[in-house]
Amino acid sequence: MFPGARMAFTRKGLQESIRLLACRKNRNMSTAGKVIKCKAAVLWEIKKPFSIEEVEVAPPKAHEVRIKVAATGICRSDDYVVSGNFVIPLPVIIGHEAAGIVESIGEGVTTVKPGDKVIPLFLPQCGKCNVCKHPEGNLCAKNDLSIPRGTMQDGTTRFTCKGKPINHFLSTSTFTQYTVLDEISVAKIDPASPLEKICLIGYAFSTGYGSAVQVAKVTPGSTCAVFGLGGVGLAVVMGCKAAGAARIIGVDINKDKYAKAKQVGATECISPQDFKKPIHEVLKEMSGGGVDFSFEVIGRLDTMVAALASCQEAYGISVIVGVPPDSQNLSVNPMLLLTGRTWKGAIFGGFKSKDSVPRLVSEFMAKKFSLDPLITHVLPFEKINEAFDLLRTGKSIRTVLTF
Ligand code: PAD
Ligand code: ZN
Repeated sequence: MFPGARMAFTRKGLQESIRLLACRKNRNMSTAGKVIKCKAAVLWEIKKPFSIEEVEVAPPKAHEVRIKVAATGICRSDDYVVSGNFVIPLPVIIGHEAAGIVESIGEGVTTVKPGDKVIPLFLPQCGKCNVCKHPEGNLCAKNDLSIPRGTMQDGTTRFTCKGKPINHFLSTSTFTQYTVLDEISVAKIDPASPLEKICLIGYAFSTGYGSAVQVAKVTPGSTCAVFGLGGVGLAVVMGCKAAGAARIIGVDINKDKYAKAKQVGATECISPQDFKKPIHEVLKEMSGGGVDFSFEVIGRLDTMVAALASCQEAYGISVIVGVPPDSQNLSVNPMLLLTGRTWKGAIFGGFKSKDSVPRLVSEFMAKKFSLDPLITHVLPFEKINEAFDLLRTGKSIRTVLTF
């Protein structure tokens, strides 16, 4: 090719790029400030499948952000809503573990702009409440978890379907092509990050990983026991490994879980059903008096007590990660604590969301951890009911729906 032709080719390419950029800008301009009609999975009633509907998504008001969702994970907490164990206002668009791209912003928004890659935050970080100002707490007072309202912070919804207002879920609502978030419920992330993977940082991964590195503060050379090797338990194992634990003992009644647990860092795996003695005594013997750190990642009262009893009596730390059954109380012998154990629990791995999510994405990009072992299925959004069947039958660890 002679030089003139190359120049013409380059100029043409440049002109085409400018045209495409202008188109993209116009597209944004054409939807900004307007209602967007798109597909969403609406839950009209509990114990019923989702129905894919055309919904109207209103533009963001002041301090709000409208995003195009690119990928969303399916979580057991979503299924708790469908089964009626987690009671929230209906009809609703649920889903809370996602990643997307900002489509438009409301007045006064300063931390994100159109085109930014973002992760919705099911736990907001307002930066102003007592919890946000405390160096340790992360359950921001503006959360929609303790008493679910099903709305934006201003008490209204941005979704309509067939003329009816549709509720929001955990300040996120990600089973939809577009959603609206309060600015305190969205974090800007690395523009190079793969959205279909890092969506897990919005919930399951951070919950497990943070329980080890942030809540328990696992120390190098320590011995850890992780009760429950589902998706969240595997992320706890990853956190223990990243913190430098020397031994990580996985505890699960399902031996099919062991291979993956070992792949992400468990040094041995045991089943309580293989022993005549209670599992805490087995763990005490294995560790010469009790493990340094234990984690309950199942959500059962008996295993919460077993995990506590299996950590060292004078300095062991036990963390509750599993969500306990609704309105049930535990009975424990206070001697378990009087001798010096610490018993803790945390939502979202103790991480302050808006501060920590971008940092965790950067750590993922720097290959500090991998999310691949947690993602067993990727399906198109329309197959959402199939994805929930995979979760209910225990065939998936994490299914990611893509749009
Ligand atoms: P999962 O159902 O995939 O994994 C649970 C694991 O526990 C499975 O591998 C079971 O085989 C195993 N198991 C069940 N019963 C026993 C038993 N008696 N002894 C030993 N092992 C057993 O769940 P998951 O990993 O998605 O979630 C685990 C819990 O974490 C669950 O309660 C979920 O609601 C909770 C959770 N908490 C937060 C938070 O912020 N604290 C966030 C996300 C999930
Ligand atoms: Zn706050």
